[in-house]
Amino acid sequence: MRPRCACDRPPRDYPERKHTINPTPNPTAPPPPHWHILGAGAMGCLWAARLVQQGASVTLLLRTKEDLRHHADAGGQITLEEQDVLQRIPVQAQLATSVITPIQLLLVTTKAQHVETALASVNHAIAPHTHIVLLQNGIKAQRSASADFGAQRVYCLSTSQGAWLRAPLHVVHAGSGETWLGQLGHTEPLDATRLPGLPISAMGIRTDPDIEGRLWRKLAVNCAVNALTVLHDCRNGELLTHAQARREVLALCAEIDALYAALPETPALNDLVGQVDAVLTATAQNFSSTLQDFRRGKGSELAELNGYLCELAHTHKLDCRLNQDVLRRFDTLRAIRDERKSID
Ligand code: KPL
Repeated sequence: MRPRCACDRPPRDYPERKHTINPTPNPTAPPPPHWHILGAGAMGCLWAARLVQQGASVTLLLRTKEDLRHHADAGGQITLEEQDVLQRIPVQAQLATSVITPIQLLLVTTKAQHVETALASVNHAIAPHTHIVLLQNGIKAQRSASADFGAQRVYCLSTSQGAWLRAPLHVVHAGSGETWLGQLGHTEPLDATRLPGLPISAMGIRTDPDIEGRLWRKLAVNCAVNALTVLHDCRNGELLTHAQARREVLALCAEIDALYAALPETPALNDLVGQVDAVLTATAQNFSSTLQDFRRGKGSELAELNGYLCELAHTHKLDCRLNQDVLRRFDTLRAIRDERKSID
């Protein structure tokens, strides 16, 4: 039997904690930092909640009128669920295309494949002083935004915080983790005061002068794990214990390792199998983000993961047949899923 996705769980009764806002704001105090967030998925909602808790004001930039309706139906609040306690956190929202004031602080939490379109939808409100913070898997979108907007004002986050959406604007914080912040091509210490209101301690944020290396290494792990969890329809931990899946993990790791050793832009990987196993052990009960997206009928990030690695491999005429093979098998499964959906 297919394991139940955590997102299928029925609602329960929870204790509630109200998020209180200072009732008597000091009129002489500087206004709180104002963050705009593109992408109201699990990560967008979690970060919006944390930013408000940190004293910032937040506007969610939504894509469709239906998204706006969800925001109105939710009373203009995000529900943050942590250890069975619910908190309701007020946030503003508007259509991304209707922002008129120049954005000061922009956090992009869309899936990697949507970053370019999302940024294009607010391009008219991005000013020379706008700081753009990206939180995605992979490194392709971050490289391309850094090239387009200038690496000095683009920041990249890499996080192992776990979150999923129970319903629109209702996020479950599933596990604390660490979060790293840095800029591509900038190895000098980062001045985090340029990003006021960032929830440094609540999100375990630390700066990494080599965020590029970190994103490449995480990409290698995601290339070895995410597609296979869909092909085997399994929790992360089952890639350690299921014999056929295990053989595929090891073979894929060997190919990724060889690619990283040969490609000019990638760092050497020190024991990829060890890193993959550590992630699979730590997240054994979780469903990968790619499997969650697949089960919800959403688009996949694989073109930004194994697909990007294959793009680089082709440019340098390197063998990437196992990565191509998982992409091909994934496409077949997706076509079957979509056909079933159209029959239902
Ligand atoms: O980052 C992940 C993801 O799900 O995208 C892994 C490493 C697979 C952990 O679930």
